[in-house]
Amino acid sequence: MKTKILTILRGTDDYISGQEICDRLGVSRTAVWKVINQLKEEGYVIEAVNNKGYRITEYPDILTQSELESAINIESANGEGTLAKKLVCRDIVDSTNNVARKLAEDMACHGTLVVAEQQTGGKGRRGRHWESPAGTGIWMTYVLRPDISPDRASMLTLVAALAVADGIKEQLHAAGCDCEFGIKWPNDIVLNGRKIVGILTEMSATPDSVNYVVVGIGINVNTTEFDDSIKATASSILVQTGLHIQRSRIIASVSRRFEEYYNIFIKTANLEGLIEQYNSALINAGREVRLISSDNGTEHEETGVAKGIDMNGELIVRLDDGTMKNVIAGEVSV
Ligand code: BT5
Repeated sequence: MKTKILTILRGTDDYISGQEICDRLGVSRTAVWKVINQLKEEGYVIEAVNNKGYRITEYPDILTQSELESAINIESANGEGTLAKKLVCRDIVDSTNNVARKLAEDMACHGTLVVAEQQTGGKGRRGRHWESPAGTGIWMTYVLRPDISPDRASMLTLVAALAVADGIKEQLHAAGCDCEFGIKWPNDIVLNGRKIVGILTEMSATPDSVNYVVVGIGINVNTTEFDDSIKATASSILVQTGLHIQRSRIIASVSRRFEEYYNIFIKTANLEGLIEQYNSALINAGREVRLISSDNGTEHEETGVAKGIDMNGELIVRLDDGTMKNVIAGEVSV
């Protein structure tokens, strides 16, 4: 009921009368009044004007079930067209990827989205740590059940990166900001050269079929303090743009884009339908890249100019000696 009332209120910039809410939901005036009071306690600023009704003038930056569901409903025509099909909101978890994996083992459906306010054991790739302080970032994981062969699954990281980049860009543009923002292949999203987003995809599979994939996404939204170990490389949307964007809006935008791009990806199980969009979001394109690979413990370094990705998500690089090289995600850092 709270979600329904919040969805009605956020669906219009105008006042809406208590009576209209009652009629639309078939509930009593007292029930509406109680929910309005609960919302005020949670930090929503709600104007109540005689003969006009209610209007929300300020939203708190919270990740409650009703805040997220109502933001997603508005963004995606009441739950159609979003990859956040079922929401699991938690306060503190070790890692949303771990929670999502457990839920997936218990048969959680495709499109289950786990969101937490804080992670105590946030994970990066190859056992690295991901800083996930309370209240200022988005730490979330989607459970996916794609009917594809396991060797295709790593491309979902690129599909997610494109969805996150476009979802955030949409919110930044709406707030009037046009900044240097994009994907650093394969899985980082950077703003003015600083890492804002990290993505960790994990899979459970048999040799020829995928059981489930979890796609974990960390976004520094309104974070202003960073651990010494990441101060030089990490930043947040707020620090880089001065804009305080509500986390629920970003989650709603990203979930809508992710649904759209996932459906394009799943038709061919490759990136054929998304290459152009991905390459236009790619900040490496046309720029010099350093390829560092290790061969039996010996490090090699090559330099070249990145051209873009191919339909398998590999980065095409023209090396300094003129030869073309396809670089596989996960093997080389750019
Ligand atoms: C990543 O790893 O970038 C993947 C991060 C995925 C995090 C999400 S949060 C929700 C879900 N649940 C999880 O447990 N994980 C996912 P990688 O490319 O390996 O980068 C890790 C490196 O980024 C670290 O070694 C630090 O140098 C740096 N780092 C750590 N925390 C950061 C932060 N909050 N912002 C920017 N950089 C950070």
